[in-house]
Amino acid sequence: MNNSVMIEAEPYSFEFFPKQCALLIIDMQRDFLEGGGFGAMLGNDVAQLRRTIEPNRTLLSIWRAAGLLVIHTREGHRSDLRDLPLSKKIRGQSRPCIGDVGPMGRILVRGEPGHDIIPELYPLPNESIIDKPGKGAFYATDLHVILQNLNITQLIITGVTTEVCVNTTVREANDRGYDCLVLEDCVGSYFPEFQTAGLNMIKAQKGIFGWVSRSAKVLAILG
Ligand code: TIU
Repeated sequence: MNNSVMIEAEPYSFEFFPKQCALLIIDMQRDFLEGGGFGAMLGNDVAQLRRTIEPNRTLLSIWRAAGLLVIHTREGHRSDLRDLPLSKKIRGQSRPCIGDVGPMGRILVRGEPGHDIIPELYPLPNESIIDKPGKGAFYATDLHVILQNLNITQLIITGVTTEVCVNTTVREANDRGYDCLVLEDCVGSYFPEFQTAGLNMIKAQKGIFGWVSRSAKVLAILG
């Protein structure tokens, strides 16, 4: 699979080079997706995110079977919170907040149960996990170095949430020269209107940040 294949997408077809493409799964963590996690505690409807689990699971299994690169990210902080800006800790005035003890351990702290990836999409030992302190997967991480060393130039991006960590990562990737394809059934927002707007912002202006498609279009090629 060194040649390219066209994937049907908006605003126009995406030229997919499988060997130069990584599947980047953003923050499919228990704290965001499970009832009783950080997201639910803030009053969010986790069902809006949970609908992405099954399409991601199917895509991941086909992607793995094709022998292609998978990278997972997790948002979270050191247990001493020295990488947590005070502004992020206190914003929203929620009690408890990041670093405090919640129902699934300390909220968004590395090593705690709620910080980990949901069992349905659990990484295999050979799949890199990027632990990121911010919303974007490139900020304060070694993601760019890893992708460059593996000659990756394209990213198929899935995960949560569409307008926060997915959009921030797509924008960071653009500025570093990557082509990004976002799969709308595999990304989710707690807010339906932000799901729509977040995807529109990517594909507007003839793909100002990249392309939008659905997992079925990728499976049609790999499956
Ligand atoms: N992963 C991610 O999007 N982190 C967030 O904090 N998202 C929210 O929508 N809050």
